[in-house]
Amino acid sequence: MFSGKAKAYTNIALIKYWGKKNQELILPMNNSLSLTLDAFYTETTVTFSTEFTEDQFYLDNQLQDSKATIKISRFLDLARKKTGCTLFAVVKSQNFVPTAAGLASSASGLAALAGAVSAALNLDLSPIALSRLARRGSGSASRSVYGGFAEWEKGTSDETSYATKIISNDFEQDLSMIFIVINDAKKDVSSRDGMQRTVETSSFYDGWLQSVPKDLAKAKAAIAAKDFTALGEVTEASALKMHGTTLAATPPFTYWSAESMKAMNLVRQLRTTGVSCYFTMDAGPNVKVLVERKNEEKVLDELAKHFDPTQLIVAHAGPSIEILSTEEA
Ligand code: 2P0
Repeated sequence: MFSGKAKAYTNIALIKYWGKKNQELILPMNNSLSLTLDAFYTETTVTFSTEFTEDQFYLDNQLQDSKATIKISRFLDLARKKTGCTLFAVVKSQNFVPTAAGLASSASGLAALAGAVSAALNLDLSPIALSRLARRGSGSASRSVYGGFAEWEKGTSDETSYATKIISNDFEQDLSMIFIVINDAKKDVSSRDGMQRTVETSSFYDGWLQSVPKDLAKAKAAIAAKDFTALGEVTEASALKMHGTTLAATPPFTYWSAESMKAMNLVRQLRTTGVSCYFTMDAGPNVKVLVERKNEEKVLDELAKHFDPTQLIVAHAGPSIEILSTEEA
Protein backbone atom coordinates (compact mmCIF):
# COMPACT_ATOMS: atom_id res chain seq x y z
CA MET A 1 0.00 0.00 0.00
CA PHE A 2 1.31 3.46 -0.93
CA SER A 3 -0.22 6.68 0.19
CA GLY A 4 0.45 10.41 -0.10
CA LYS A 5 -1.25 13.50 1.23
CA ALA A 6 -1.02 17.12 0.06
CA LYS A 7 -2.61 20.48 0.78
CA ALA A 8 -2.96 23.15 -1.90
CA TYR A 9 -4.45 26.62 -1.77
CA THR A 10 -6.62 28.20 -4.39
CA ASN A 11 -5.49 31.09 -6.57
CA ILE A 12 -7.25 33.93 -8.31
CA ALA A 13 -5.93 35.14 -11.65
CA LEU A 14 -5.17 38.85 -11.94
CA ILE A 15 -4.37 38.34 -15.64
CA LYS A 16 -6.86 35.71 -16.73
CA TYR A 17 -6.42 32.38 -18.48
CA TRP A 18 -9.20 32.16 -21.07
CA GLY A 19 -9.03 29.59 -23.85
CA LYS A 20 -7.09 26.50 -24.81
CA LYS A 21 -5.16 25.66 -27.93
CA ASN A 22 -4.96 22.01 -26.90
CA GLN A 23 -7.79 20.61 -24.81
CA GLU A 24 -6.24 17.20 -24.19
CA LEU A 25 -2.96 18.59 -22.86
CA ILE A 26 -4.55 21.76 -21.43
CA LEU A 27 -2.25 24.15 -23.26
CA PRO A 28 -3.64 27.69 -22.92
CA MET A 29 -3.93 30.36 -25.59
CA ASN A 30 -2.37 32.98 -23.31
CA ASN A 31 -0.12 33.39 -20.27
CA SER A 32 -1.84 34.17 -16.98
CA LEU A 33 -0.76 35.60 -13.62
CA SER A 34 -2.30 34.81 -10.24
CA LEU A 35 -2.22 35.35 -6.52
CA THR A 36 -2.45 32.26 -4.32
CA LEU A 37 -4.77 32.83 -1.34
CA ASP A 38 -4.91 31.50 2.20
CA ALA A 39 -8.68 31.32 2.70
CA PHE A 40 -9.59 28.31 0.55
CA TYR A 41 -7.66 25.10 0.26
CA THR A 42 -8.01 21.41 -0.46
CA GLU A 43 -6.42 18.47 1.37
CA THR A 44 -6.20 15.26 -0.58
CA THR A 45 -4.99 11.76 0.25
CA VAL A 46 -4.30 9.19 -2.46
CA THR A 47 -3.83 5.55 -1.49
CA PHE A 48 -2.84 2.82 -3.94
CA SER A 49 -3.38 -0.77 -2.87
CA THR A 50 -3.49 -4.27 -4.34
CA GLU A 51 -6.70 -4.70 -2.34
CA PHE A 52 -8.66 -2.13 -4.38
CA THR A 53 -10.64 -3.37 -7.39
CA GLU A 54 -11.50 0.08 -8.81
CA ASP A 55 -10.62 3.75 -8.36
CA GLN A 56 -12.83 5.53 -5.85
CA PHE A 57 -13.16 9.25 -5.22
CA TYR A 58 -14.55 10.76 -2.02
CA LEU A 59 -15.17 14.51 -1.90
CA ASP A 60 -15.97 15.91 1.54
CA ASN A 61 -16.61 12.31 2.73
CA GLN A 62 -19.13 11.59 -0.05
CA LEU A 63 -18.39 8.84 -2.55
CA GLN A 64 -18.63 10.47 -5.99
CA ASP A 65 -20.43 9.09 -9.06
CA SER A 66 -18.73 7.50 -12.05
CA LYS A 67 -18.59 10.75 -14.04
CA ALA A 68 -16.53 12.51 -11.37
CA THR A 69 -14.47 9.39 -10.72
CA ILE A 70 -13.55 8.91 -14.40
CA LYS A 71 -11.96 12.38 -14.44
CA ILE A 72 -9.88 11.46 -11.40
CA SER A 73 -8.96 8.06 -12.91
CA ARG A 74 -7.74 9.71 -16.10
CA PHE A 75 -5.57 12.02 -14.04
CA LEU A 76 -4.22 9.13 -11.94
CA ASP A 77 -3.40 7.32 -15.19
CA LEU A 78 -0.92 10.08 -16.07
CA ALA A 79 1.00 9.38 -12.86
CA ARG A 80 0.55 5.59 -13.08
CA LYS A 81 2.00 5.69 -16.59
CA LYS A 82 5.13 7.47 -15.35
CA THR A 83 5.93 4.67 -12.88
CA GLY A 84 4.35 1.57 -14.42
CA CYS A 85 2.02 1.36 -11.41
CA THR A 86 -1.07 -0.75 -12.19
CA LEU A 87 -2.82 -0.45 -8.82
CA PHE A 88 -6.21 1.15 -8.25
CA ALA A 89 -6.49 4.08 -5.85
CA VAL A 90 -8.82 5.61 -3.31
CA VAL A 91 -8.76 9.42 -3.40
CA LYS A 92 -10.13 11.35 -0.44
CA SER A 93 -10.44 15.11 -0.88
CA GLN A 94 -11.61 17.69 1.60
CA ASN A 95 -12.39 21.23 0.48
CA PHE A 96 -11.90 23.87 3.15
CA VAL A 97 -14.10 26.84 2.36
CA PRO A 98 -15.19 29.30 5.06
CA THR A 99 -18.93 29.10 4.32
CA ALA A 100 -21.20 26.89 2.27
CA ALA A 101 -20.76 29.41 -0.50
CA GLY A 102 -20.09 27.14 -3.44
CA LEU A 103 -16.54 28.36 -3.84
CA ALA A 104 -15.00 24.93 -4.35
CA SER A 105 -12.07 25.36 -6.62
CA SER A 106 -10.57 23.16 -9.28
CA ALA A 107 -7.28 25.04 -8.82
CA SER A 108 -6.70 23.87 -5.24
CA GLY A 109 -8.37 20.51 -5.86
CA LEU A 110 -6.31 19.41 -8.82
CA ALA A 111 -3.09 20.84 -7.41
CA ALA A 112 -3.64 18.89 -4.16
CA LEU A 113 -4.39 15.75 -6.16
CA ALA A 114 -1.20 16.19 -8.19
CA GLY A 115 0.80 16.67 -4.99
CA ALA A 116 -0.77 13.67 -3.25
CA VAL A 117 -0.33 11.28 -6.16
CA SER A 118 3.25 12.37 -6.73
CA ALA A 119 3.96 11.79 -3.02
CA ALA A 120 2.26 8.38 -3.03
CA LEU A 121 4.22 7.20 -6.07
CA ASN A 122 7.46 8.89 -4.99
CA LEU A 123 7.67 10.80 -8.25
CA ASP A 124 10.08 13.30 -6.68
CA LEU A 125 8.93 16.15 -8.92
CA SER A 126 10.47 19.60 -9.11
CA PRO A 127 7.97 22.48 -8.68
CA ILE A 128 7.93 22.91 -12.46
CA ALA A 129 7.24 19.21 -13.07
CA LEU A 130 4.50 19.29 -10.41
CA SER A 131 3.01 22.38 -12.06
CA ARG A 132 2.96 20.56 -15.41
CA LEU A 133 1.23 17.57 -13.84
CA ALA A 134 -1.35 19.75 -12.04
CA ARG A 135 -2.01 21.57 -15.33
CA ARG A 136 -3.20 18.30 -16.89
CA GLY A 137 -5.97 18.19 -14.26
CA SER A 138 -7.02 21.82 -14.53
CA GLY A 139 -5.21 24.73 -16.09
CA SER A 140 -5.45 27.05 -13.12
CA ALA A 141 -4.09 24.29 -10.82
CA SER A 142 -0.67 24.76 -12.45
CA ARG A 143 -0.42 28.08 -10.58
CA SER A 144 -1.43 26.73 -7.14
CA VAL A 145 1.91 24.94 -6.76
CA TYR A 146 3.37 28.28 -5.63
CA GLY A 147 2.61 30.71 -2.84
CA GLY A 148 2.17 34.41 -3.64
CA PHE A 149 2.28 35.47 -7.27
CA ALA A 150 2.71 32.94 -10.07
CA GLU A 151 2.82 33.15 -13.85
CA TRP A 152 1.70 30.30 -16.07
CA GLU A 153 3.79 30.38 -19.22
CA LYS A 154 1.56 29.11 -22.00
CA GLY A 155 4.35 27.21 -23.75
CA THR A 156 3.92 25.22 -26.93
CA SER A 157 3.96 21.64 -25.63
CA ASP A 158 3.41 19.51 -22.53
CA GLU A 159 7.03 20.14 -21.51
CA THR A 160 7.01 23.90 -21.93
CA SER A 161 3.65 24.86 -20.40
CA TYR A 162 3.99 25.42 -16.65
CA ALA A 163 3.83 28.06 -13.92
CA THR A 164 6.72 29.65 -12.06
CA LYS A 165 6.84 31.84 -8.98
CA ILE A 166 7.12 35.60 -9.46
CA ILE A 167 9.64 37.11 -7.10
CA SER A 168 7.84 40.03 -5.49
CA ASN A 169 9.79 41.29 -2.50
CA ASP A 170 6.80 40.26 -0.36
CA PHE A 171 4.47 42.73 -2.09
CA GLU A 172 1.72 40.11 -1.77
CA GLN A 173 1.81 40.57 2.02
CA ASP A 174 0.46 44.10 1.53
CA LEU A 175 -2.64 42.83 -0.27
CA SER A 176 -6.10 41.58 0.65
CA MET A 177 -8.76 40.05 -1.52
CA ILE A 178 -12.34 40.36 -0.36
CA PHE A 179 -14.75 37.83 -1.85
CA ILE A 180 -18.30 39.01 -2.35
CA VAL A 181 -20.24 35.77 -2.57
CA ILE A 182 -23.18 36.12 -4.91
CA ASN A 183 -25.43 33.14 -5.26
CA ASP A 184 -27.31 33.10 -8.46
CA ALA A 185 -30.15 30.90 -9.68
CA LYS A 186 -28.94 31.07 -13.27
CA LYS A 187 -27.64 27.87 -14.86
CA ASP A 188 -23.85 27.94 -15.01
CA VAL A 189 -21.73 27.66 -18.12
CA SER A 190 -18.65 25.81 -16.87
CA SER A 191 -15.37 27.61 -17.38
CA ARG A 192 -14.22 24.73 -19.58
CA ASP A 193 -17.22 25.02 -21.92
CA GLY A 194 -17.34 28.80 -21.71
CA MET A 195 -13.74 29.35 -22.71
CA GLN A 196 -13.99 26.84 -25.56
CA ARG A 197 -17.15 28.44 -26.94
CA THR A 198 -15.42 31.80 -26.78
CA VAL A 199 -12.31 30.60 -28.61
CA GLU A 200 -14.41 29.03 -31.35
CA THR A 201 -17.04 31.70 -31.88
CA SER A 202 -16.31 35.06 -30.26
CA SER A 203 -15.43 37.87 -32.63
CA PHE A 204 -13.83 39.64 -29.64
CA TYR A 205 -11.43 36.78 -28.93
CA ASP A 206 -8.61 38.06 -31.14
CA GLY A 207 -8.76 41.39 -29.33
CA TRP A 208 -8.42 39.54 -26.03
CA LEU A 209 -5.37 37.63 -27.21
CA GLN A 210 -3.71 40.75 -28.56
CA SER A 211 -4.17 42.60 -25.28
CA VAL A 212 -2.77 39.97 -22.92
CA PRO A 213 1.01 40.42 -23.44
CA LYS A 214 0.76 44.15 -22.67
CA ASP A 215 -1.40 43.56 -19.60
CA LEU A 216 0.94 40.86 -18.38
CA ALA A 217 3.95 43.16 -18.74
CA LYS A 218 2.09 45.90 -16.84
CA ALA A 219 1.20 43.51 -14.04
CA LYS A 220 4.76 42.24 -13.68
CA ALA A 221 6.14 45.78 -13.70
CA ALA A 222 3.58 46.78 -11.05
CA ILE A 223 4.56 43.84 -8.83
CA ALA A 224 8.26 44.66 -9.20
CA ALA A 225 7.57 48.32 -8.31
CA LYS A 226 5.06 47.42 -5.55
CA ASP A 227 2.66 49.74 -7.35
CA PHE A 228 -0.82 48.83 -6.09
CA THR A 229 -2.70 51.24 -8.35
CA ALA A 230 -1.04 49.93 -11.49
CA LEU A 231 -1.65 46.31 -10.44
CA GLY A 232 -5.29 47.04 -9.58
CA GLU A 233 -5.96 48.85 -12.85
CA VAL A 234 -4.57 46.07 -15.00
CA THR A 235 -6.32 43.39 -12.89
CA GLU A 236 -9.70 45.01 -13.43
CA ALA A 237 -8.99 45.62 -17.12
CA SER A 238 -8.02 41.97 -17.69
CA ALA A 239 -11.23 40.73 -16.05
CA LEU A 240 -13.41 43.14 -18.03
CA LYS A 241 -11.80 42.12 -21.31
CA MET A 242 -12.14 38.42 -20.55
CA HIS A 243 -15.82 38.85 -19.69
CA GLY A 244 -16.30 41.03 -22.76
CA THR A 245 -15.35 38.11 -25.02
CA THR A 246 -18.30 36.04 -23.76
CA LEU A 247 -20.81 38.63 -24.98
CA ALA A 248 -19.67 38.14 -28.56
CA ALA A 249 -19.77 34.33 -28.45
CA THR A 250 -22.43 32.25 -30.21
CA PRO A 251 -24.64 31.72 -28.33
CA PRO A 252 -23.65 34.70 -26.18
CA PHE A 253 -23.40 34.31 -22.42
CA THR A 254 -22.29 36.18 -19.33
CA TYR A 255 -21.25 35.24 -15.82
CA TRP A 256 -22.47 38.59 -14.50
CA SER A 257 -25.68 38.92 -12.53
CA ALA A 258 -27.43 42.06 -11.30
CA GLU A 259 -25.71 41.58 -7.92
CA SER A 260 -22.31 41.32 -9.63
CA MET A 261 -22.96 44.67 -11.33
CA LYS A 262 -23.99 46.17 -8.02
CA ALA A 263 -20.72 44.98 -6.45
CA MET A 264 -18.60 46.28 -9.33
CA ASN A 265 -20.34 49.66 -9.17
CA LEU A 266 -19.69 49.86 -5.45
CA VAL A 267 -15.99 49.30 -6.03
CA ARG A 268 -15.95 52.07 -8.64
CA GLN A 269 -17.82 54.36 -6.25
CA LEU A 270 -15.36 53.63 -3.46
CA ARG A 271 -12.56 54.72 -5.77
CA THR A 272 -14.25 58.05 -6.41
CA THR A 273 -14.18 58.62 -2.63
CA GLY A 274 -10.43 58.04 -2.60
CA VAL A 275 -10.32 54.39 -1.47
CA SER A 276 -8.10 52.48 -3.85
CA CYS A 277 -9.68 49.09 -4.68
CA TYR A 278 -10.31 47.07 -7.83
CA PHE A 279 -12.49 44.12 -8.79
CA THR A 280 -12.01 40.90 -10.66
CA MET A 281 -14.44 38.11 -11.62
CA ASP A 282 -14.08 34.52 -12.80
CA ALA A 283 -16.46 32.01 -14.36
CA GLY A 284 -19.32 32.82 -11.98
CA PRO A 285 -21.18 35.78 -10.45
CA ASN A 286 -18.90 36.29 -7.40
CA VAL A 287 -16.89 39.49 -7.31
CA LYS A 288 -13.44 39.66 -5.72
CA VAL A 289 -12.07 42.98 -4.54
CA LEU A 290 -8.33 43.61 -4.52
CA VAL A 291 -7.35 46.12 -1.87
CA GLU A 292 -4.31 47.05 0.17
CA ARG A 293 -4.40 45.43 3.59
CA LYS A 294 -4.27 48.85 5.22
CA ASN A 295 -7.61 49.70 3.54
CA GLU A 296 -9.24 46.32 4.09
CA GLU A 297 -11.43 47.44 7.01
CA LYS A 298 -12.63 50.54 5.20
CA VAL A 299 -13.71 48.54 2.15
CA LEU A 300 -15.29 45.81 4.27
CA ASP A 301 -17.30 48.38 6.25
CA GLU A 302 -18.60 49.89 3.05
CA LEU A 303 -19.44 46.53 1.47
CA ALA A 304 -21.20 45.45 4.68
CA LYS A 305 -23.71 48.25 4.13
CA HIS A 306 -24.86 46.54 0.93
CA PHE A 307 -24.17 42.83 1.40
CA ASP A 308 -24.83 40.41 4.24
CA PRO A 309 -21.73 39.81 6.39
CA THR A 310 -21.91 36.09 5.50
CA GLN A 311 -21.37 37.06 1.85
CA LEU A 312 -18.01 38.70 2.61
CA ILE A 313 -14.86 36.59 2.98
CA VAL A 314 -11.41 38.08 3.41
CA ALA A 315 -8.34 36.35 2.02
CA HIS A 316 -4.64 37.17 2.07
CA ALA A 317 -1.69 35.74 0.20
CA GLY A 318 -1.36 31.99 0.70
CA PRO A 319 1.58 29.58 0.74
CA SER A 320 2.80 27.06 -1.78
CA ILE A 321 1.57 23.47 -1.97
CA GLU A 322 2.49 21.33 1.03
CA ILE A 323 3.24 17.63 0.84
CA LEU A 324 1.93 16.44 4.21
CA SER A 325 2.93 12.79 4.19
CA THR A 326 4.23 9.86 2.22
CA GLU A 327 3.65 6.37 3.57
CA GLU A 328 4.39 2.86 2.48
CA ALA A 329 2.96 -0.09 4.37
C1 2P0 B 1 -8.28 31.77 -14.44
N1 2P0 B 1 -10.44 30.65 -14.92
O1 2P0 B 1 -7.25 32.22 -14.97
C2 2P0 B 1 -9.51 31.67 -15.32
C3 2P0 B 1 -10.29 32.93 -15.31
C4 2P0 B 1 -11.78 31.12 -14.86
C5 2P0 B 1 -11.74 32.51 -15.35
O2 2P0 B 1 -8.88 29.08 -14.89
O3 2P0 B 1 -10.55 23.70 -18.22
O4 2P0 B 1 -10.89 25.28 -13.98
O5 2P0 B 1 -9.72 22.89 -16.01
O6 2P0 B 1 -8.24 24.24 -17.49
O7 2P0 B 1 -8.62 26.14 -14.71
C6 2P0 B 1 -11.01 28.32 -14.50
O8 2P0 B 1 -10.76 27.31 -15.39
O9 2P0 B 1 -10.23 25.31 -16.43
C7 2P0 B 1 -10.04 29.37 -14.78
P1 2P0 B 1 -9.66 23.96 -17.08
P2 2P0 B 1 -10.04 25.93 -15.01
O10 2P0 B 1 -8.31 31.45 -13.23
